[in-house]
Amino acid sequence: MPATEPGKIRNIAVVGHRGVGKTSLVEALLFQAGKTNRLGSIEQGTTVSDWDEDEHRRQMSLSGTLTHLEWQGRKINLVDCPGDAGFQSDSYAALRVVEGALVVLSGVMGVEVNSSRVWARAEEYGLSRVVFVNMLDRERADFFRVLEAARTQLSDRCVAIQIPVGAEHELTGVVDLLHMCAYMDPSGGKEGGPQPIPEAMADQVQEYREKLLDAVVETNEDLMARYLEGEELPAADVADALKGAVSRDEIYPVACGVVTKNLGTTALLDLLVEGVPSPARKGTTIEFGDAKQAVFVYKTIADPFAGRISCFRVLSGPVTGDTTLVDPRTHAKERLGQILLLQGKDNVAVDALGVGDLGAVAKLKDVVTGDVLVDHEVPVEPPHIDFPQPVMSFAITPKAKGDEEKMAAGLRRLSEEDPTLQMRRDQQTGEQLLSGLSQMQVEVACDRLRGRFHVDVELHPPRVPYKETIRKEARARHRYKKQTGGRGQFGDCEIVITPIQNGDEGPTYEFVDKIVGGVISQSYRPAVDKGVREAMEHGDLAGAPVYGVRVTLVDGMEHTVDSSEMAFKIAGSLAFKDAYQKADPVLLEPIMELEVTVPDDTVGAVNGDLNSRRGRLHGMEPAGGMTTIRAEVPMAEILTYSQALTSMTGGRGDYSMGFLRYEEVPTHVAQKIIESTKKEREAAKA
Ligand SMILES: Nc1nc2c(ncn2[C@@H]2O[C@H](COP(=O)(O)OP(=O)(O)OP(=O)(O)O)[C@@H](O)[C@H]2O)c(=O)[nH]1
Ligand SMILES: [Mg+2]
Repeated sequence: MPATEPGKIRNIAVVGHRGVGKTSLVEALLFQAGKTNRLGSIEQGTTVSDWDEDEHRRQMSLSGTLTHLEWQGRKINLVDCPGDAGFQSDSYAALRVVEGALVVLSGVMGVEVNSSRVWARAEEYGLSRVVFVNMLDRERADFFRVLEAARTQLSDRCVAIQIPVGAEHELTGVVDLLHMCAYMDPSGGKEGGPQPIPEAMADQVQEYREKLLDAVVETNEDLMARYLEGEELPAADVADALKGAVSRDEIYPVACGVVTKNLGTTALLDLLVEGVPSPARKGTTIEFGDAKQAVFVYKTIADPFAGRISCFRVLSGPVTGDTTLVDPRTHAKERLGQILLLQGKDNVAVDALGVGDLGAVAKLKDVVTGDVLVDHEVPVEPPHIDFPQPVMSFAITPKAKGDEEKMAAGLRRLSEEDPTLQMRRDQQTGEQLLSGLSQMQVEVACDRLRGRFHVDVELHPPRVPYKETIRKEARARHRYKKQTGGRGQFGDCEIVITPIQNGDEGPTYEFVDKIVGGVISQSYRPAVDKGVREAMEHGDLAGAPVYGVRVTLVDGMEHTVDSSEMAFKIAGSLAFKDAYQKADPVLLEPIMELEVTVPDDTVGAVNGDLNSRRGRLHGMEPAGGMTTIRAEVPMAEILTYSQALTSMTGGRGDYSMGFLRYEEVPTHVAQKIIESTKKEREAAKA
């Protein structure tokens, strides 16, 4: 099979909020295009793109899945992306390798948090966008309300290219305003051919067709002139102008349907072919120098059987199974081997893959997500994909002693697959931490450790990374002296400690040497610094590291025979401990910025709960039956928020959070923390 020409490819990432029907939409498109012979469903776990066992169990997508189909002689590559906040990285990776984003909205909920997020990322990458308003058969669904929401919240260049026939459970079809025809409810079967528009809709169709034509001709002078002269514009000319406008980001067409009934798929497939630019027309901004063959790896799958699978876009080519490329990051040569077209979990080998196409290979040696491979070493800057930083951490331990190495190896593989899943050992608490964007993401990782790597693990809330600092200046002198027989020890220093900042910004430590007249030799002064730093690793309040202190060495004394670096280090350390107690030390805690989206009828309960967690509310925005609450909450109070939110909202709430700053712990709370760490320390000593 020869490689598909770039002009005949459409690369599209299907993105949007959690549960708006993206996977069902891809399923319907594959079915309508004849790639599959039945319409699979989420409920039965029979869709092409949610094929993984964990996806079936949770009835949601957990990773970006590549599928493809042919329509009107074009190859459409669709990447079905997960909508959950914990799995955003796959949307961001997919958006980096496509020309178009198909942004799916729920006809009930309208523009939700994650839809705005992916929209912004598509904007950043300059991607063409098509909006699809789904679930129009549901109660309280309203295409026109959602269209307005898209126009105000996403872009005022959103314009309807289809409108529904009827509404909610009486929805019976979709009108295609470009080709001026209708498609009627196929109730899950194959959608039939175009039909006449129901007469009763004539006025409404006229109104929206004019809005569409106004928007399109606005972007094309020739068409504008003909339109103003009253010419009936041929659909092909409008389609061509539309494609130009969509590829230049001047128009975002809004389509609609009910994908679980397969309604609206013909008009949408036509729109994707006619509206979204091909790689030949728009192309990628990823650099590959003058390489004749080059690919960009946008995703890695850790498959326990096939090993590592690298999904890529061909930047320059074609590439074949014999192609050997070099990774400028490692300078290693990599032979591609069998080139695969992915269709959910299935794959077929192909001889070659052309420029702009998406495919995969298995078992590259050292390639990671984000690498550009080229035929000869050219200095290319790999495209940086800005992945979100993890917002929550869990302490993770294997259930069986001795499984630590196996657990670490599995986690390494999983974080290759998902760069927002990170593991590290907390220096301060000694715990092995697994961090991610949501509790769900971390729990799925644990399921995969069990399923794919055969390690059972336990998660615990992590310890909060408290810090300590001082509020005022203090001075202390310490003489460390042991002079009984033989060579003794002598170090004497006086220091002043001064607060330099309030937590995490600016310098966290400074050492200033103000010794005059050489009362301590130059060679011993760094030892004082070292001793102070050691003492600062565990503050006296709760054993947390001390930040934000300037230490000035002002005076001291040395002994010609007995002084040593060791003695000055100890003196420095003890002088710091003395000064610290006098400097009004305080405990600091991390404060998180929280965004919770919950059904309107649960707002009272959720706000009350946030209050009891020492939260400070910053704002509330209601939209389409849901309210987004913004608040600041101490990390210590929100470690196990997920369960609470699920029980308050019956599983309909969503939240995301990020680190904001360190703040002083209120006295009554600090007292409890200090007492409990004191007890722990005593218990450890006993
Ligand atoms: N009534 C109705 N239900 C739909 C429609 N589309 C999807 N659903 C249902 O909505 C639920 C979510 O559908 P999915 O296709 O998994 O949605 P998704 O956007 O892929 O979800 P994530 O990948 O988890 O973000 C499933 O139960 C579907 O059967 C629709 O047009 N009408
Ligand atoms: Mg999905």
